Amino acid sequence: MRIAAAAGATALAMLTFAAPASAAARAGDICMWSQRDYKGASWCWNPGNGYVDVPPALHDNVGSFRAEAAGCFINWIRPGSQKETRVVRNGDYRRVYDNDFGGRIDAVAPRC
Ligand SMILES: [Ca+2]
Repeated sequence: MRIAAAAGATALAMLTFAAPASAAARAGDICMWSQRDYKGASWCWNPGNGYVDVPPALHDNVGSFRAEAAGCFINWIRPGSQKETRVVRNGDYRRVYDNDFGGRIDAVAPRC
């Protein structure tokens, strides 16, 4: 799993994660932020990573996301057995997601 910190001159440089890489979405990634409008702590996932639990700062706490890959957002109702999912398509984005599934997300996977 990769935890991305912001690069460049954006306000995203003020992040809570200490990690390499860029918060700017690379082609093929799904990136999510802890706050609305693509701000706050950020993290990007790539389908090649397979199933990944989202980092603690984003657990049940995704304020916005941008997808340049298809994937599946997962909320575990009973961990390991019962889950609620949202299909994500390449090109999907939500500037405000904390009032929706972003407030429940636990993990990302290549498919639902
Ligand atoms: Ca959850």
